Amino acid sequence: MKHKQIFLVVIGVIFWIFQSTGFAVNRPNIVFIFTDDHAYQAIGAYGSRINRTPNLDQLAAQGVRFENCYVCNSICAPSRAAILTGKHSHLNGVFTNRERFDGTQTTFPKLLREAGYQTAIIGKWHLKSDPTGFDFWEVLPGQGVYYNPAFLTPQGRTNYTGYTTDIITDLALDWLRGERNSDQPFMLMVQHKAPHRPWDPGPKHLNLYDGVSIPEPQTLFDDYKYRSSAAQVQEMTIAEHMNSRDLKLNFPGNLTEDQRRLWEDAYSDENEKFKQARLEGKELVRWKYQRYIKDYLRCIASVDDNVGRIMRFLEKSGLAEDTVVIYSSDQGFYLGEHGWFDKRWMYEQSLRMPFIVRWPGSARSGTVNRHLTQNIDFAPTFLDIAGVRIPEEMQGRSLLPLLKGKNPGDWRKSIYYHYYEYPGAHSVPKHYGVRTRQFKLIHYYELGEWELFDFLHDPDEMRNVYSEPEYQDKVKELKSELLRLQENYNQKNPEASHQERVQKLLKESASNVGLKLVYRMQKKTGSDPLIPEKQNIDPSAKTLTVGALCNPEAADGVLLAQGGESFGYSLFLQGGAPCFAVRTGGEIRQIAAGDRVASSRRALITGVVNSDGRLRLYVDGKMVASGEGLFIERKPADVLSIGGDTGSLVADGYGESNAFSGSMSDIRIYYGVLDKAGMDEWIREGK
Ligand SMILES: [Ca+2]
Repeated sequence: MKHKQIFLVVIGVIFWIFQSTGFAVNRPNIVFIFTDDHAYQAIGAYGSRINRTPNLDQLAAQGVRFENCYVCNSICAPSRAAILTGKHSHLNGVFTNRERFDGTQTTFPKLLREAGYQTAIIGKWHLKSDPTGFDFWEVLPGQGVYYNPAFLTPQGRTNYTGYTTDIITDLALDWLRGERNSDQPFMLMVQHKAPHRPWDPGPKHLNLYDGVSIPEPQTLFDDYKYRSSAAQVQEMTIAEHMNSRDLKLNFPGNLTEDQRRLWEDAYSDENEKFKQARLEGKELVRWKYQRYIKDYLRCIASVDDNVGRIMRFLEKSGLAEDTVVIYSSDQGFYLGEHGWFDKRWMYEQSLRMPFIVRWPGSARSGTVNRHLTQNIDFAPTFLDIAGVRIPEEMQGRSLLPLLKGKNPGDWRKSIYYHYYEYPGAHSVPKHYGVRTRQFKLIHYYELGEWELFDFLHDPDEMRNVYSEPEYQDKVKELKSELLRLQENYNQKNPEASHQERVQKLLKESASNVGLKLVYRMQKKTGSDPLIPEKQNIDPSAKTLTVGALCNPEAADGVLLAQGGESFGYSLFLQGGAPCFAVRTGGEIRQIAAGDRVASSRRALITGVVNSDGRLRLYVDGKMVASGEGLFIERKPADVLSIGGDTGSLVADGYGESNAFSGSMSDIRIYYGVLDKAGMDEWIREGK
């Protein structure tokens, strides 16, 4: 008994000596400052042409700035889950913003806490389940708001008045001053909502950039001409997809009277001028870009100020020398590049993440690291910094050797990417891909399309060279690298979700027999609309593919239509552009291709009504438009007509005289979704 007591005392004394002497030096504190949607293009140290970030620049000057750090799935919650677990989405279970994070998983905060760190998270969490692995947490519910936010804690909800970026920093500093146990090393995550949509600036920065014109990106008016159809069907353009709240034509609904007065002072004059100016075309896009980018940068000015506040506190309190400070954001963002805002794509601006590490005495200050790194590396790095063993299951690799200026010979030569949130906001198709230092190969597997970019000749990713003969060896090499990565990261059937969904669609559709050709006409003769004698086509509650090979001689005309102003579908040309419309209960959805079809050549024009609630339009098997659709709920009264819409009209785009002029052949209607291979065969058979 006595021996045991002495033993415990000795252990206690050794522990005390450790803690009060060399312990803190070996186990530094970690402050991880993390923002939402902060693009590298808007950080001075990363070469910003559009703003200044003195505090972040100073952090970079005193630390290591990672130049090639990439997200594994460019959207908020999935990136956060990958960072916590060190694993790709298919293993951590957060594929999109819709899943709930399983907090029983192994995460770096849990392991640090078990190893004796005091752990805290303050700010945006966005993973639906309660945070686990933290001694202290106070997080925004869901996406959170910019003004007068509520916060969740284990004890319940608290409301604050003020600007959220400032409040998160206040709470972090309060924790550092009060809650923190000075006997333990700590790991504090300071996670901002800023600069996420809708980009509401703080009171201090509402007038920053007034009277200034921010430079436009070179690709603001990208026409996606030399890209896959994916880039053409997204819904994230500054031109068309920003709402009045984004553009501050409407203000936040929860401002105090004082805050509201500041907003009116800042925006009302300009809004009045805008209403009177009636801008159109490129001028309107330019106005929207200025409006968007200034608010985005105003949010960042506040982030930068608050990074400065934390750094000054660490200096003053004597913690700075023993504290690793990390700055990053959940992914990149489009600041008008390709005409866009938002993220999701494997293209550079949303793929790249800012990642800066300041660690006095250990990381080589003022250096830039160009190794290929990824957000799955963060967890192993944090553990390694703390001297905690990295579990086998983590897929990332510790960046510690890179921080120390080493150049490991076996460092990765490529990174893996996979985006899943489709159908979803902004309509970016699912894709996976591989990036090396010079090349990027992307597979839009639901579209059956590939893209290859060569950064040496095309840093802005404007030209897909996948089909060019001189790149065929490279395509082969990168495809096998992609397979290797999928195997290596244990993603056994990368298109499983897609296959499952297609099967589900086919099962759900009333036909229940997969693809079925229900109507075919080899050739249409004469110039008048034709009503086939024998037909028994019921498009109700089905997935449907309709189309025809045609060579139009006029810009307007209906290829085929069934139904009228209550129920039905219609495939037609308007101003030379293929269009597709469906109706149910009088409600209409209509999509149109951006480009005209040439009258000098034959084209296969097909429309697909899909049970995922979307409409799609294809020319020669290539998707040219997609949009929200609807199911045709009942069999229309009007029968199928070829080369015109007779009787009651399905679409708004034409009147009574809507006959198609030109030649038409191989007109088909399928129950089910015809894939690209099927459309290719259709074209071949029609020749
Ligand atoms: Ca984000």
